Amino acid sequence: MSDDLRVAVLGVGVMGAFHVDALSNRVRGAKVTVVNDFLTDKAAEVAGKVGARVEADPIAAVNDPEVDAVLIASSGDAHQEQVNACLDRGIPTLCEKPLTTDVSSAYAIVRKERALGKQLIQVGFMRRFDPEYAALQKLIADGGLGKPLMTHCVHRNPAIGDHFTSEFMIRDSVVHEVDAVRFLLAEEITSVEVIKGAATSSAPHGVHDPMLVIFETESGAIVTDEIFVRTGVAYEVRTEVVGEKGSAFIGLDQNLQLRSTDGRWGGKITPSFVERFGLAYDIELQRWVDAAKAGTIDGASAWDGYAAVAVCEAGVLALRSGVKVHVHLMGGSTVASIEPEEPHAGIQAPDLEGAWP
Ligand code: ISE
Repeated sequence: MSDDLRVAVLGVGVMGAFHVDALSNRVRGAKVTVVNDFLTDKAAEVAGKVGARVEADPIAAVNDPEVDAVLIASSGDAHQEQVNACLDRGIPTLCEKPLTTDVSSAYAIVRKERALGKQLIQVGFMRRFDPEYAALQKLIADGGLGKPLMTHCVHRNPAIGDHFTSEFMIRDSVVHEVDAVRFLLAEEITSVEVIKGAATSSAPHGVHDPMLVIFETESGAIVTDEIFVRTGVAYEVRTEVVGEKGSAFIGLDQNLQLRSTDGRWGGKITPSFVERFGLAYDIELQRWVDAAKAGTIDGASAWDGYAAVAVCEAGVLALRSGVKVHVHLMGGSTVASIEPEEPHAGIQAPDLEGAWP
C-alpha cells in the first residue's frame, strides 16, 4: 500500500492548478486524490490530468475518506469556513494567504488550533522557502549584519487585473512583505503608514499604484515597501536589509548576463512569479508534505497568518485615513488593537517671499 499523503486541493485557479501539478509531478510522497472548484469544468480539467476525483462541495472534499491533508487555494473569502472544517476534522492544511479576510476570524483559528494541542495549519507564505530569503534570514539570525536598522523592499508586477484596487494591493501583494519582514527580522510589525503618490496612467481611476508603505517594528527598525503592480516591465521583488555591521541585498534578478561584440550588454528580465518563486513553491510543498506526514507543520503558522491579516487590516486603515496606524497583536480575548494616530495639524510656513522688502 502506498504511503503517499492523499491531498484534496480546494480552488484550482492559477495557484491551485500550479500546486496540483507540483504535488503530482515534482513533490515526493503526495498524491492529489480530490479536486474542488466552484467552476466545475475547471475542476474536471485539472483533476483529469492527474487522475483525481472532482468533489463539488469543498466541505465534503475536506471530509472525504480518501483525503489525509488539504491544500486551500480558493479565494480568500472562502478560507474561514474551509480552514475551520479542516480543524474540525483535525487534518493537516496548507492555506494560501490570506488565512482569512478579517482579524477576529483569523485569531479564532489560532485559538481553535491551540485548543486542539497540535499545529495543523500552515499558511502559504512561499518566500520563506526561496533560497535567497532563507540565506538572508540566516545571515541576520547569525548576527552577520549586526542589529538590522532599515529594510527596503520593492514589489513590482508587470500587469494585474482591474480588481486590484489600492486596498487589494495591500491585502494581496503587500501581505508578502509583511510576512517576509516578520520572518527576516523575527519581530512583530507595530505600525503602518501608506503614502500615495502620482498613479501610473494604466491604473484604473482612483487606484493608487504605486504606493509606498512604511512599517515600524518592535525594535524600532523602519521598513519601506514600494508596491507597484502595473509597471509594464517585469516581476521584480527585491529586499535590502541595512544593519549596524553592513547591508545585504536579494532579488537582483541576475539571470544570464550577456556581453556581445556589438557593444551591448544585458540580461533577461523575470516575467512572472513562476520564474521568480517557482522553486520556492516546490520546496514549500515538499516540506509541507513531509511535515504533514510527521504530524506537524514546517513554515508560516496560524499565528503568522493572523499577524499578517492584522497588519494588512491596519494598512487598509492607514490607506483610508492617511495617518499612521498602530498595531498591537493580542493573546487572550482581545484580538488586536489597530489604532489610527491623531492627525497632526501641520505647520503653517511663514510667507518669506511676501515678507521680503
Ligand atoms: C499575488 O497574489 C502573489 O501572490 C504574487 O506573488 C504577488 O507578486 C502579487 O502582487 C499578488 O497579488
